[in-house]
Amino acid sequence: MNSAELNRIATAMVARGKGILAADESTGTIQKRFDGIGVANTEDNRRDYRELLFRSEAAMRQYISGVILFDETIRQKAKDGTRLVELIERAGSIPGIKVDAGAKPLALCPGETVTEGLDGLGPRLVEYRKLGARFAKWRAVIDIAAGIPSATAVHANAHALARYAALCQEHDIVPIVEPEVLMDGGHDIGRCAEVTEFVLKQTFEELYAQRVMLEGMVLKPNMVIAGKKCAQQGRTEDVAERTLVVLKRCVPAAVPGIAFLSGGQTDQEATAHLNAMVAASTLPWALTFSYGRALQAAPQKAWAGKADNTARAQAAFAHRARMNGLASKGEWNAELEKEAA
Ligand code: 5MM
Repeated sequence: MNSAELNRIATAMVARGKGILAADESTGTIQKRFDGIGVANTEDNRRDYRELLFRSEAAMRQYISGVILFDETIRQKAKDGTRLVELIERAGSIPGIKVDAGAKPLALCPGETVTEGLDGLGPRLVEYRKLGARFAKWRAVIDIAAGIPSATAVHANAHALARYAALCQEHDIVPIVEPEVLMDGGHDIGRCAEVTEFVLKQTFEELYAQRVMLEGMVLKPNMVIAGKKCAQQGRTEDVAERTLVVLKRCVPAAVPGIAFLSGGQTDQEATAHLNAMVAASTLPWALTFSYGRALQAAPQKAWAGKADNTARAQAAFAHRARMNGLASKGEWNAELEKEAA
């Protein structure tokens, strides 16, 4: 394990003013996104869409430190035959890869899942590194509902995350550790705080048990936020304050950075929450974004599967990338959103 290199990459992934583009939708998830814009889920359409993002060179260069890819994409070539990985590298960004095999039902825990994919992961990491990946991602999914999450499910997921992270580091790949507490339910912000704290404590305990070098990883957590169906939604300051309280309790200062997922927040909410946290106080780690939907909803809508819309889609992507880049420095404000109009 090359500790210095792992730390260098992890630090570059959370470089000031930059964040991560999560473009690792599995075929089923991109189907849902394409259904929303009336686009057929073909390999060519997936390629064309992702190519337009990675060819948004100025935005990529200024605001996107790394891109999380799906297995298909890391092997794909652009229309002119250039590897998509090469487009990312040319823009000064770091290619990464999603290596989990998805959340599967957890035995004896009705309604809960455990993320699978550890079998054969070592050799897969060797191949992904040859293909250009310098970091990886594994997402654990924790749902909040009546009687769940159970300690059993949280422990199983934390253990798998830590085993994955150790394997990544052994193969000189920086692990993004993503324990996502979903915001789908009707729970309030206090319940999200309680569950997120428990999940993060368990995750860092397991990372320690598996000997993971904290300096060579990036944490990708949810924000502490009320469930979408909860009548009482917190103010931006509440989300920022409660998220920081939980993170300070759980995340050692040795971790170089925390890159949030957006989890179903609107584009502007995800930006405003990040900005409020960074502006609030001096923190031991860099805070930034690793957004999927909150970076891509606007360009997807603008593109709608038509080549003629490429420039509009790239402009929409550049705008969200810039807004989040500013938020990661605490320099965003709502007035700036009007510039896109
Ligand atoms: C981009 O979506 C990622 C892949 O999801 P599936 O494995 O379900 O296809 C997802 O893991 C994503 O990276 C995170 O959830 C963050 O994305 P959001 O949209 O929550 O910012």
